[in-house]
Amino acid sequence: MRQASAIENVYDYAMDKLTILQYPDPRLATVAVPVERVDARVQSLVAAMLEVMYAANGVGLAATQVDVHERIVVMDTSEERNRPLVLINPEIVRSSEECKEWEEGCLSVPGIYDKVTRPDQVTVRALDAQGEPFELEADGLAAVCIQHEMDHLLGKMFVDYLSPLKRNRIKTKMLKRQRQAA
Ligand code: K1U
Ligand code: ZN
Repeated sequence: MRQASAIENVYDYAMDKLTILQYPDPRLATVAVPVERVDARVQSLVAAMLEVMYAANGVGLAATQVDVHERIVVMDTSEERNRPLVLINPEIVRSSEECKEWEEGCLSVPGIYDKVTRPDQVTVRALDAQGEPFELEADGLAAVCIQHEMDHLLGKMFVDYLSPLKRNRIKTKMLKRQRQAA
């Protein structure tokens, strides 16, 4: 009985069943809950999220973006795209005072990029895909990506850092695109 439900859950998270929510879908504003246990269900979700992220040429993906509201992030900021990083229940334990402006993008707002200012370096504490705790010091794109993905887990998008005028323009453009695609 237990085994059967685990297999069903693995199937539930197959890559082709996960779609990336598009802004301004209200589900992107959901606050994610902590993962209670890193088990086969979570591991199958992580594997499917990595596949979705690589297929979309993204450097990160938060579970929120695939409509799963648990604190799970996958990333790969390596040039070779061969260094997957899994952050379960991530917490930022240190942020630098120095901030930097980066041009950010988002798989939930495709083709739109704008500048966001964030701390230049962060230290994040999380569980890995085996449920083991670790800490990571990040800077550059990795630091930006960690903060961008952790915002997703709080229901926050990079467009929320922009002016209401810019955000409304982006919203209108996205809704128009979605109407045309329907
Ligand atoms: O959360 C997401 O939608 C993924 C997002 C992560 C991110 C990239 C860059 C800055 C902040 C957050 C993306 O992967 S956007 C698309 C992308 O592939 C990319 C953008 C900039 C540099 C490298 C890649
Ligand atoms: Zn994003």
